[in-house]
Amino acid sequence: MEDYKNASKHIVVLAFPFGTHAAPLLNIIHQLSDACPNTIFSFLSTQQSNNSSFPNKFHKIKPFNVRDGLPEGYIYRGDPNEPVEYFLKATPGNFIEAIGAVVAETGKPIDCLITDAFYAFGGDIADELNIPWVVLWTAAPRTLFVHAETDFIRQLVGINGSQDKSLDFFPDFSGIRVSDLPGGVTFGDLDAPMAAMLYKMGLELSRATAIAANSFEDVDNKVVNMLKLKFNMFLNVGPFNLVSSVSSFTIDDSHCCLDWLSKHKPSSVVYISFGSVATPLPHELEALSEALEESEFPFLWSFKGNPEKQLPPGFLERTRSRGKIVPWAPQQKILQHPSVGVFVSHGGWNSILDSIVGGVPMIFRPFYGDQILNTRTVEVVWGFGLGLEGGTLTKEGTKKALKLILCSEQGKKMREKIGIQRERAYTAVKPKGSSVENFKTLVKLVSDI
Ligand SMILES: *[C@@H]1O[C@H](CO)[C@@H](O)[C@H](O)[C@H]1NC(C)=O
Ligand SMILES: *[C@@H]1O[C@H](CO)[C@@H](O)[C@H](O)[C@H]1NC(C)=O
Ligand SMILES: CC(=O)N[C@H]1CO[C@H](CO)[C@@H](O)[C@@H]1O
Repeated sequence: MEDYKNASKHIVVLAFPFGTHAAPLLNIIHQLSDACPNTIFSFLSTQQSNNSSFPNKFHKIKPFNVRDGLPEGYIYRGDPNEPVEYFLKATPGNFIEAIGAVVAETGKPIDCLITDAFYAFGGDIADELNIPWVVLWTAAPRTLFVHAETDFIRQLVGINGSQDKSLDFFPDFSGIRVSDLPGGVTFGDLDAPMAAMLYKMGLELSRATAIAANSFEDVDNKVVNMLKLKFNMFLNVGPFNLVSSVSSFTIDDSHCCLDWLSKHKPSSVVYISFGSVATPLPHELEALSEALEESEFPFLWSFKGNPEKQLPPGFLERTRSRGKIVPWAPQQKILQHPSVGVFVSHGGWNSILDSIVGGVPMIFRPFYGDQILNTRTVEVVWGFGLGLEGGTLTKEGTKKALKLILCSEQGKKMREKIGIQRERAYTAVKPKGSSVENFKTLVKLVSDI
């Protein structure tokens, strides 16, 4: 507790312990910790998330556990929503308890609350303590916008209205349809725990002192400008894959992906990863395998599960000379490797940022949440990727998309377009770049309290 005694300020951080949420939050806390010398951070998350996000000991960032809300003896049965729903039921009580424990244990009152944007209750806790509430939004600006405008969208398109209707009543949304929205905005179960949380978030975020986002000003300019008008302070401080202190972690390339990539021609390899949560259905895995086999492109597949059991018999042997399947891959580094020509992805925001920074066009198989909106935005607004017909992996659809990106003039155009975004991302993080200046604003806000 010496560290707490010596610190002049104490900031409490509330993480969302699922998907890729805690890591970017920890990332920005790192950057803040480097920039605010006399400040100590208490990082509150579940034990499981804390275990995986704290590979090292950080001097001025201390992990604390919150209850995960799982019933005694709970056994995971394969539905990723289940632990999330138990956890949400335990909020905000688990966090309020943990904050009390942190203050009691450290003897240090709290000067500022930083939370994942999902936690609308952060506003109430901050008000009660009379301290600023700063949030981190980890997904795309456009997703935040549709959650912040949910009531307005519902008024104009109705609940369960036509799926084909365009959202052209917003600038730069003419290619976006109702069916591209996350479930729970205008259709699906509006009262599901995640949907209810996001709806509440959209209503409450205008109370936040500042919203920091893992994006850059020019990635989606018109939407970013609307968010700036809507919120007190909307600060793009990313992309974190360029600004983070990641270089201080050693890159885990235990499966030698980078060496393997170096043996291939520029822009020739198909890289495949569907993120940490979802897996395509068995018939889709089969279709993708067949497409890879028949189209004969070299591929690197980051595969969650058991490839021997889940992929077609003989596939591994037949493709061994030009395919590599690994349980884990250093994605950022892979996408920055010149050999990678296309990224087959679920369309999560972190993956899109990795692809932008690498300048690699994308093919999408989105699953849920913001992934469909991201897919559609990349495909029709930004033009550097392709959705699949029917939204799922078929052999012919995948072959066609791979060929288009790797072998056609249109694919070359996509590479040029994502190259422009790539330049913008690098410009944003240069000295005096927009993300660097926005970060200074955030540091000043946190230091001046
Ligand atoms: C976290 O790590 C501790 C100590 O290494 C271990 O006892 C515990 O089971 C882990 N918890 C989870 C949920 O992974
Ligand atoms: C919308 O459709 C869902 C089923 O997808 C149904 O549960 C819900 O009651 C409907 N809501 C309205 C307002 O029609
Ligand atoms: C409070 C707590 O359990 N913290 C743990 C978080 O994870 C790291 C790494 O496993 C442990 O060392 C901490 O004890």
